[in-house]
Amino acid sequence: MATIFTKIINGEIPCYKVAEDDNYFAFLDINPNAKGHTLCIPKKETDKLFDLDEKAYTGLMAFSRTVALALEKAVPCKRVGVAVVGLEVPHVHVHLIPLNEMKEMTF
Ligand code: D5M
Repeated sequence: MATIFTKIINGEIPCYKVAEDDNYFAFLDINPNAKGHTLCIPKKETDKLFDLDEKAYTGLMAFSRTVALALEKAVPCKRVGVAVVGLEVPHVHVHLIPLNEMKEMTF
């Protein structure tokens, strides 16, 4: 069965899209830790970060960096925090969280 994130990519579930290319997709987290909390995901459904092959892994990191640099400009913050958690949705996602205080980054 498709993950909720695959359904978002396919347009079956609405989201606020932040960025997209051929292989990756970024959208706002529905339950944000901070304003601008964004999730970056591979379009190819994969459960865990280290299940990705080398190319998909480096591609996801490069895409996440591009989105994070744009977020730093768009959302006032001390820095963009980065986390890979995956307890809720079994489709690898990089959390990008514009932070001013560490306590904002809780899961
Ligand atoms: O947490 C999964 C993250 O995914 C959590 O921060 C909420 C977010 N989420 C879940 N469903 C949606 C939808 N439909 N849109 C946007 N964001 C969503 P983790 O513990 O990392 O697996």
